[in-house]
Parts: sequence; structure tokens; C-alpha cells
Amino acid sequence: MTDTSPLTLLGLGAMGSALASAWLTAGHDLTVWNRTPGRTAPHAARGAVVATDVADAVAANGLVVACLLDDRSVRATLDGVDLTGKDLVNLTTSSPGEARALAEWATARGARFLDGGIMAVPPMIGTPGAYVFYSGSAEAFDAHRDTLAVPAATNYVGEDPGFAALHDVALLSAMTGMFAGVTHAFALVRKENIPPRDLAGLLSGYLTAMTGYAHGIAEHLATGDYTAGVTSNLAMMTQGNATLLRTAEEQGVSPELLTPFMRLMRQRLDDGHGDEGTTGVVDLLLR
Ligand code: FVH
Repeated sequence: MTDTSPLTLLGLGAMGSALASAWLTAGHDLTVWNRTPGRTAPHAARGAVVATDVADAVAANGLVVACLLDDRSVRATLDGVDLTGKDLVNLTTSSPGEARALAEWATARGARFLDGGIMAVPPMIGTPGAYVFYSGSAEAFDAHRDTLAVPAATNYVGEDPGFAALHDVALLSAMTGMFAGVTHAFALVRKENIPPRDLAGLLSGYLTAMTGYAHGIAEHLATGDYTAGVTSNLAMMTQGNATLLRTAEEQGVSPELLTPFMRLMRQRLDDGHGDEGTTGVVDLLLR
């Protein structure tokens, strides 16, 4: 039998609206609240119950999902609201520390707490590529597993309420570094007769092929042997970095997006690890 349990959703921004749409499409009884009431109309037209007061929205259902701008807006929204007996699922992007503090705060108010990190943009919600990291109360996750799986697949990463945010931010941080490189690449060819659309195709294919290197780094970190299977060593790559920097100079492009990483590679080489790959930079980053 299909699970169409009722729930409340706080926040109808771009992501909240996509989530609301997925739950309504799946036949869930959905109560919605948004700080700016005008955003509720399209969902009301599809059958959502609109609460004008956040306390009423929370009181309406046992499962309460928040998808707001940031941790501060979640605190501001739920301040003074009775959470006794509720299962609070926070899909707002947070730091691990914020998630742990919110878990403590919600638990002290009688709620079970789950934090979530959404690995999708709004148009992906309801499609197979979307998923959400969850962590926190295992009981709450088990109780709502089917409902939570409606907008995006679920990936429960443990009882530590900070772990979903940590996984989320780890992936977002990797993406940020990747886009720094992509941005630099477009700048290199910007003034040349190389169509950006052509470069996009090449970048996408090459970066996809290179991402497997993450598994090599993981093996090094797991075994402690940072030289195993290295085919491109630090000594060679550091030489290559000089070519990258000369090319940036020739093309009139600032190397500022690349140099922090290159500096750390150089440091590891100078420390005598020229036969490794880049794994040792992980250790240099730890404060
Ligand atoms: N959109 C995306 O691509 C990313 C994908 C990954 C996950 N993020 C996170 O999802 C959270 C919500 O993002 P969003 O895209 O829905 O954001 P907005 O469209 O800007 O909507 C923000 C909602 O938050 C409400 N809000 C803002 N400040 C307050 C406040 N002080 N008190 C109460 N509500 C507040 C805002 O209300 P309003 O402006 O309509 O009145 C919207 O409902 C976010 O953590 C992303 O990092 C999305």
C-alpha cells in the first residue's frame, strides 16, 4: 500500500516549493507555511492546507519538515513554537555544528530530530538523480523513511546529527574547487577563437574521467601508503604546475584560483614526498 502520511512543510522558496509539489503529486496531505504568504497560493490550488501561523502549521502534523534559507531563519521561525512529540526534519543547509546544536535544542523541546543535506537542485526533485543525506534520530528516520523518499532518494549516514551536513558540505566543497578550475579554464580561452560551448564539452568529459582519482586518494588515506598505484607523482605535477602558471601569464589570466593548491603541493614536495600523488595535501590542511 502506498504511504501518503500527512506532513507539514515550513518554507516555500525554490527548494521548498519543489518538495511541496513532489509530496502533493504523491497524494500526501500537506500543510504548508511560508513567511511571505503569497508563495502558498500555487500549493493551495493543488490541495495543500495553508497555515498562516507557524505554530498552527507545526501543531497540524507529527512530521514537520523545514526548508528555509539558513540556520538563523530556522531558529527565528521555530522560536517559541511547541515541538513536544514532533519529528523535526531540517532540510535547510547547515554546518555540522549548527545541525548538532539544533538537534540538542529540538530534543530539549521534546522533538526527535533529523538533519538533511539535499544533493540536488530544485528541478531534480522527484527525479531519480536526486538524493538527500539524513542523520540524527534513527527512530524518526525509520518512522518516515517512505515519506522522506518521495521527493528524493534517502541516504541515512548515522545518528550523529552533524553527519548529514558534513557529507553535504564535503561534496559541495569539492564542487566549489572543481568550478574554480572550470572558471580558470574558461578564462584561459576567453579571448581566443575557441567557442565556449566546445570547451564545455571537453571539460565535462575530461573531469568525469578524472573523478575516479578520488578512489585512489581514499585508498591512500585508508592504508597510510600514499605512493600505492601513483602514476602521476608530485614531482612531475609540480613541474606541470609551472607550465600552468606560465600559460596563465601568457593569456593574461590571474592564477589566483589555482595557486593555493599549488603552494601546498610544492610544500609537500619540499618535505620529501615527490613520489606521492596529492594525498599528502590532505594532511597539510589539518589544523
Ligand atoms: N536551491 C538550490 O539550488 C539549493 C539546492 C541544495 C539545497 N539548498 C538549500 O535549501 C534551502 C532552501 O533553499 P531555497 O532554494 O528554497 O531558497 P530560497 O528560494 O531563497 O527560499 C528561502 C526560504 O527561506 C525563507 N526565509 C528566509 N529567511 C527567513 C526568515 N528569517 N524567517 C523565515 N523564513 C525565512 C524564505 O521565505 P520568504 O522570503 O518567501 O518569506 C523562503 O521560504 C537553503 O538552505 C539552501 O541552501 C537549495
